Amino acid sequence: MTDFFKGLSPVKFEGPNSANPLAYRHYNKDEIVAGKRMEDHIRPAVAYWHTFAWEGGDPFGGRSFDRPWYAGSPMEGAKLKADVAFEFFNLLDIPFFCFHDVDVAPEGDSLKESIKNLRTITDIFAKKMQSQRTKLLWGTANMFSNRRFMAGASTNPDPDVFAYAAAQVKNMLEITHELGGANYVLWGGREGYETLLNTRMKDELDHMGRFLNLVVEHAKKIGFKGTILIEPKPQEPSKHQYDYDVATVYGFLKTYGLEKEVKVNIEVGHAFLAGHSFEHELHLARSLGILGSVDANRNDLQSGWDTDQFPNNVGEMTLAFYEILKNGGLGNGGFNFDAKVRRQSLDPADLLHGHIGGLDTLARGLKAAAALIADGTYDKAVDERYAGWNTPAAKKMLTSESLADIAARVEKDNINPQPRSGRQEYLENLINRFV
Ligand code: XLS
Ligand code: NI
Ligand code: NI
Repeated sequence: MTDFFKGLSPVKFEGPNSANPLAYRHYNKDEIVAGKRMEDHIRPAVAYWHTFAWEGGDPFGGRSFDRPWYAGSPMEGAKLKADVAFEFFNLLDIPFFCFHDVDVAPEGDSLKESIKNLRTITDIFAKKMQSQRTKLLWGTANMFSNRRFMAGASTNPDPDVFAYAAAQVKNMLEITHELGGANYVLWGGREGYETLLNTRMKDELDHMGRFLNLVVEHAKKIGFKGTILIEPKPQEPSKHQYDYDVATVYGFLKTYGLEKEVKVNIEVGHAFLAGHSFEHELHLARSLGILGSVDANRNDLQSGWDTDQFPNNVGEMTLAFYEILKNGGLGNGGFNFDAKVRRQSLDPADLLHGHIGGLDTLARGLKAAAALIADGTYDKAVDERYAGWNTPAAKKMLTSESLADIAARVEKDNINPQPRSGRQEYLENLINRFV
């Protein structure tokens, strides 16, 4: 045991009336909601990067945290960080974590050395995962921080960078597979452009399509049964990213023949940056059959960038869980807390507060959505709005009638549509009854 979390005990469910700030008030992992344990609905994960690797910097100042693993040799630090991380998973009683290759071990002077460092730590993970229940929700390769990736990874004009990125993903995919990871994520941090003046978009998209096909092929070859996920984001750090939003990613997948192979990992803050709501992205993804997993967080509504704060909006999560329950759940996916405490939140306990609040918010959203669906009034209202399409005449327009047939029928039957209320306020109030 390290003494990082000294004095803090495992977080337990104590019910909504508990005043203990280090207890769950709503997240009760074994409680059955809509026929399934709460934990199995949410499948929550700690993000290694925000919780253990991020040092509290912002564009105007560096490190604000003072963690014991910053001192000494980088490999010793990485080992201490791993010990602390697994203690944290136990404290929270959280079933999953996620990491990038560079979050867990220092990069070496060559790919070979980086892999050696990485494997030293992931071997430690593997041992720890035998003796505690923590599992890997997903792994990913960081192909955006190192300066070699400043013009992109698979979309880089330099083929050597494409090659380096391919080698990095091959390794991280294999490690994810060996650790029993449920998914593998690709977030294209710099797969886009800073200025169109130096960019050939078609070439870059073709290279990115080829890259993803190579990844899918390798996943099959090594017997990886998890889901490959793309995480859409419109911009930041790039001015423009090719994986802009769910609709754009679907078009990309279709173009490169991958719509059956790859799903999306939808992040709340990224949806927001794209000018959508979180539920919009979930709804579209489930409609297209590509809803895979979720990065749970929220953005500051005023600052206009990806602030990665912990979720705290039950209404928003209710609409999200409505979409997820309608999707039949997230399957292999889950809720990765791609969220960090603020840079002034210096204490180890702050890491707990962030995750506790996030989990309680998700639990309330899940329960509200389950109740909304069980009640049925809402679904019925939407069904009624589209009920006209159940008539044989309407169905014919979608199957056999031509434009001329339809026009003739409008004249013959004297079709004269009467507008009906969209009932938005009624629906908002109805949903709020369950929030
Ligand atoms: C950054 C992304 C990143 C991915 C993993 O905005 O959300 O954290 O989830 O690379
Ligand atoms: Ni993310
Ligand atoms: Ni993000």
